[in-house]
Amino acid sequence: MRPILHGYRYSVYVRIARLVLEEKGVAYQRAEVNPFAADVPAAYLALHPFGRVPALVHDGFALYETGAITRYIDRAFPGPALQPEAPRRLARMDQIIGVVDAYAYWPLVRQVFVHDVLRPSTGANGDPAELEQGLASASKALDALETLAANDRWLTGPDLSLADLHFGAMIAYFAQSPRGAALLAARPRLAGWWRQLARRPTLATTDPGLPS
Ligand SMILES: N[C@@H](CCC(=O)N[C@@H](CS)C(=O)NCC(=O)O)C(=O)O
Repeated sequence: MRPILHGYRYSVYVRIARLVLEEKGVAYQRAEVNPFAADVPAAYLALHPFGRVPALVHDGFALYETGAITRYIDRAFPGPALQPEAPRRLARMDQIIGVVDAYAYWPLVRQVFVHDVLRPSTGANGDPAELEQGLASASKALDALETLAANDRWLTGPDLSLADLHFGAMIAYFAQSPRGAALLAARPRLAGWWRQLARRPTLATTDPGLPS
């Protein structure tokens, strides 16, 4: 049976899972659920007690937390391996994903993208204080990731890994902010990495656009 990915089309974390499914060539179904809605269905909360997205169901096996979902997809399905075998490369991949979740997601997406791009695109005002705070925290996170990135084609070496897709889904939103793009351009390793990643067909396939 095809796995079913439950999630909200504009969610960064849903896009990470979609990127992994697409890069592996896995056929899957999607079930739309908006975690920001006042009435998240009880059936969804039974899948994800914290009411976040995504959740994956595969042949009766239900899983939430994006890092667990992407590692499961990589191990359970054929297709190119997205986790390096070498222990140190794998540790670096896990470290980058951890840093991205803990220190990059909030400033890059929830502060810079939301207040510089998303809100203005809907005619609402972004909060300048949130934007400034997000840019400052984003700089620190980008500095750390510039240091951790391998001096190679992808973040953990010569082969694409889960770290590229995890961080890439966030940069795809962040780089739409002109000030975010400028911070990225000032970090040569990350800037070159993003230029390559942005060209992959899976980035276009999974692009949710902006809410209309
Ligand atoms: N730790 C979760 C985080 C997922 C997450 O925060 N998803 C966001 C959408 S990008 C969400 O569901 N937000 C709803 C909310 O904050 O109430 C994971 O890795 O899956």
